[in-house]
Amino acid sequence: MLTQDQIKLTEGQIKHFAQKGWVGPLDVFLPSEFEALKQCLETHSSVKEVEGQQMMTFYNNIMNLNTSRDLHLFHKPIANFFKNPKLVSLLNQLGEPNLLLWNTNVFCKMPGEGEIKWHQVYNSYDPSAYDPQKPALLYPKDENFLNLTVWVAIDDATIEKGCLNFANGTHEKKFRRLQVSPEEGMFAGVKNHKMVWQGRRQYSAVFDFNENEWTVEAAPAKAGQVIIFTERVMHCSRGNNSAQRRLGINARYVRPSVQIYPHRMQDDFIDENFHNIKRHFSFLVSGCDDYGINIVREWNDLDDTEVEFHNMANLVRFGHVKLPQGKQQIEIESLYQQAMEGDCQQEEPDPILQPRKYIQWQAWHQLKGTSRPEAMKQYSQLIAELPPIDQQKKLPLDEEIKAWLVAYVAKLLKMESHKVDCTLLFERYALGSADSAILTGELGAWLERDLSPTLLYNYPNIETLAKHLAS
Ligand SMILES: O=C(O)CCC(=O)C(=O)O
Repeated sequence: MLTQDQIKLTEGQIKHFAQKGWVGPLDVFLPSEFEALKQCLETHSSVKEVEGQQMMTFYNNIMNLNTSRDLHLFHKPIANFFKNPKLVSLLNQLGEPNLLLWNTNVFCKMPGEGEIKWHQVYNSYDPSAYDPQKPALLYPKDENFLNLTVWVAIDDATIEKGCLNFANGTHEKKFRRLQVSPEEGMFAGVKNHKMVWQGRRQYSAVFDFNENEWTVEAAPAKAGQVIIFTERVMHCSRGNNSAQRRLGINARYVRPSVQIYPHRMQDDFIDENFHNIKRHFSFLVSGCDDYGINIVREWNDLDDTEVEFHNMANLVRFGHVKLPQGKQQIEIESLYQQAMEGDCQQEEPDPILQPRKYIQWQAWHQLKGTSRPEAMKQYSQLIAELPPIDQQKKLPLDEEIKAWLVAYVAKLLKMESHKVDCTLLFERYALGSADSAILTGELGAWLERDLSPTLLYNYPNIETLAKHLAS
């Protein structure tokens, strides 16, 4: 572990970086520094099932959308981690005295999730990327710039779990990007990333790159360890073939001479991933900024009422409080809408055709004239009074889920439990679609989780369903 006065890369490490384009894994952080980061990501996320695949979802409270991107703009433990002087000192030693921290991204690979294909980062952000009018970065023409990425393993990233791989020396060369369909794109294998990155775009990209022509090196890392790489080096991560999650987060740093989201200067705040970057800002983490071409701040511009409101909304979003049913739930939802959007501008829904929507609309409409800060305060007060959900309550093991399913099927089919065959397909038990839907609903209620209606279709017997849910 490096201490404050031992923050020195060895000559070998500096050479490794110069020759291969990356260095690591490095032990930089104290366990307490890393725990703060990990805890923040665990608390402000939830796991959902989408199309039969578990997916970790995050929310950006500055951009107000579900995304794994730029969570450091709201969450201090994430920002502090990537501003940490020990880490920044390492980046300085690799050749950059002046650095802006402009972007972070969480990469989650749940068990069974696929690869992130080979890519270089620096031409993923310039005008040659997706929309020439909306480059994320505009590099100065006359500089041999060096942009840096720090990647941190939140869980152990082994080869089996899909750690990073680098093609050594590729940072000396620029590879061509090819336009492909979203299903073939570089992030297609990882659900949360595909959704964020792909957004509403019609196409994606891969690189014209043959790994057999290069020396490829896998870079496993233990939880808390750091890998630093230049944005020019080709890298990828293979699929997660283990039964455990592999979580990582990266941060990207540029020189202050690089313009970040230049299109915002024309009051265009929607970036090429359809994220609203109006409140985006960068941190000057070292040296000076002689250019003044970026929005650089010490911290975000939210006031205390807004911060409290967003924290309370996250408790709801990530299932940390037990929501009431009925009228009080609708009151909470309408206060949220008033706080986020102000007075209701929606058209009145048909009370017969859309009764629930109509009641919601009415409740929101009744708040007309309530200021957004006032709605935020009322919302925060209501959420603060809700009972917390015990986060320590672990998901039952597969044996427990299996026992529940056996008992359920036995009762439904009026047979003895020991005669229920856990490997037999549900359809062989003649469970109709209504029975399956009720089973899924009751199972979800028991597990206190939302389950996909296609669950029994994707995991067609007790054995596989129990294993899947327990993982
Ligand atoms: O975490 C991963 O699997 C990929 C990370 C990556 O591609 C990046 O940090 O640029």
